[in-house]
Amino acid sequence: MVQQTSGSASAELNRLRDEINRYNYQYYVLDEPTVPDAEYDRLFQQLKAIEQQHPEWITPDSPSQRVGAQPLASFTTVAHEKPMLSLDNAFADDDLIAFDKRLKDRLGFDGSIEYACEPKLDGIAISLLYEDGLLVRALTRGDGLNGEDITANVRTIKSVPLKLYGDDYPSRLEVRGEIFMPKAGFAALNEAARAADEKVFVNPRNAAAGSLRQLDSRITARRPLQLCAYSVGIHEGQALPAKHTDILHHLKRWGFAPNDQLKTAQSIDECIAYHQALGEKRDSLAYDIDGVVFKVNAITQQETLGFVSRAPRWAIAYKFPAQEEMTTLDAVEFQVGRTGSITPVARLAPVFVGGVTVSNATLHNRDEIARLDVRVGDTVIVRRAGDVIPQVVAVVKERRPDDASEIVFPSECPICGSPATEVPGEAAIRCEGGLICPAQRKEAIRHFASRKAMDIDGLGDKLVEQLVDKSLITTVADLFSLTREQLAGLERMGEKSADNLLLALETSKTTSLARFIYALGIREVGEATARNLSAHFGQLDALAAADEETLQGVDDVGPVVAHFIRDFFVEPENIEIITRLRALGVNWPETDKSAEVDIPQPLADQTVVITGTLESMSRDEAGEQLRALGAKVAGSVSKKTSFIVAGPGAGSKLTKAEALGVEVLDEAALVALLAQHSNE
Ligand code: D41
Repeated sequence: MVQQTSGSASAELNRLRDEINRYNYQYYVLDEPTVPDAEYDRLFQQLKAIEQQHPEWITPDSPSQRVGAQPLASFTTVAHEKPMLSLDNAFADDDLIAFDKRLKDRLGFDGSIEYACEPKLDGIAISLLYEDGLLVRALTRGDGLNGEDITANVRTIKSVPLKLYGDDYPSRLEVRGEIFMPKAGFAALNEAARAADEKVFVNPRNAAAGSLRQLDSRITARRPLQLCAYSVGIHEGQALPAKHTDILHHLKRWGFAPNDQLKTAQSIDECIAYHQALGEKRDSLAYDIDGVVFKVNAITQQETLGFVSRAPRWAIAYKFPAQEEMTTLDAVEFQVGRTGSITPVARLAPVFVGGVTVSNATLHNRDEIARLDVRVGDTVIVRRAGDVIPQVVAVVKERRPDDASEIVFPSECPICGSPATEVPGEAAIRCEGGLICPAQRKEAIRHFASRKAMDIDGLGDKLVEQLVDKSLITTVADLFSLTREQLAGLERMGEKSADNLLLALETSKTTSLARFIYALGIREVGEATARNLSAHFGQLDALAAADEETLQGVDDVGPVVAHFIRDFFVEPENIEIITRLRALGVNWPETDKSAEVDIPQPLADQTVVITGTLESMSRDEAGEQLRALGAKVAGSVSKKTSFIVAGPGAGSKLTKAEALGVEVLDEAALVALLAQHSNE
């Protein structure tokens, strides 16, 4: 009887493991989750319950073993049975053309060579050994000849199969690949570290390396690591396909997630085009890459070509411009923003990074400077990825000169000399000069004229600068009394541009209440809040008269924002500017909210994120239409997101939505949704 119970329990255990492994495969390899997370969790709990009753049945390939094991005292160094080779680099199209020519000469071949093209992931190269389908050892690449045994850590990575899938794998198989941390996981990890006042990682690669170096694999288990397999080392007991790309397809069958950008190219020109195209996609990929790897696809050709020193002749890495470079911090200056916040800006020795020459980077605030422990004169690492403003991500402490000096925050505004004070609870310091301060005035005017505010075409930064410096305007209201003569007399302005600007000013006068509220530049009142305020009050006077309690009844308005709004409207100077603007013809339609009947809001309570490119409308327009149906449109994906709309080019937001199991709509589905509700 006992026998029978335990017999069926062990059968149940095997069934559970197989089922969990199958779901893992569908999730990580096929990228097609088939069961909800809750179901997966339930199976996992059942598996753990049986294993708790029968610890003797726990095997290293059980999915339960991914949580990590007892800490090690140190890692053991192990020799690679077959050395792990390195890669030659190319930095320009010509290097690639020369590479292709060398290979053809060596092969005595005048046709076109077929290449496999793969992104070069910026992670840590490792080797995984499988015996009879079971993961028995994981080594770092190390120096290519010897690596460190990180098996316990690698076992915790969910996309690393503990047991190969299917049954047609070689009896001994060494899979080589790159362990990396996707950008979204890296951001979440650092966010959590910041919140807990712990050390943050400089970049995803460092985070991946640090996570793999843990002696306590239970820490590694909590890190969002992934594997991308890129080749096979040792293989015994069965022949492999004759092409590299087909080997990668076999690896997919055995449980390794393929890279989503893998392609073949029929000539070196196609390789160059692939490199170009991937470079353009680089920032929208879910993971960091530092180039492309091209490999001769035919294994027989690879064998003929062989290798020199420790790099194969048949492969090359074509690098992208680095997104991180070293330079020196020459000085720190302080910039004054629209609301008076004084921000430290790093003046750097110019350095070419992320495709442009960078000489300024933001240092954010006092806390960030303390976290980086950065001083003037330091050698720093600057990162510029995509269109994001350049950041100082780390200091190279070993290179700190003796005369490096601490960054001193000013006690006075560097522009107007008013006191600069610390705001309790904030890392920022603030100029108390208000609109007396030319810097704040300029920023306030720029903001007023910006596209999402009054949208005054042609009123650029340089022009605002001149207008304020020449005392032609002191407040935004003065913009509308500027004359043709005044404008035409400015630098780089002729009569034609003066007329154009006057026309733009005239056009901008007809606006909406939401835009006008946003344009006022009230602290913490962004576009979305301005829209909520407009929808709630319908009339500016009602908003201006509202007390803090009433204001807190508006969506997204808490005590802090309510206070800022109240502060703004009790200031007589602000009311005077508004009165003048209206007298000069600035107008918008107002609605009487007290008389309004409720319009149906079918998407009320839904939070939506829009990402990627849409064809039939802009993202702004899509947002407008979704909001009209009551939805909230947010900028980042979280568990609370109801669904996302993803067009081509969607990057980390899409990845995050998928990771969180948030519903994803394409443009067609969005159009259908909007159409459905417009008929209601
Ligand atoms: O994505 C990578 N980082 C990557 C690295 C890749 N996709 N392919 C690679 N292929 C090789 C050879 C051609 C030697 C099998 C590699 C590396 N090697 C590599 N990674 C670190 C050193 C060499």
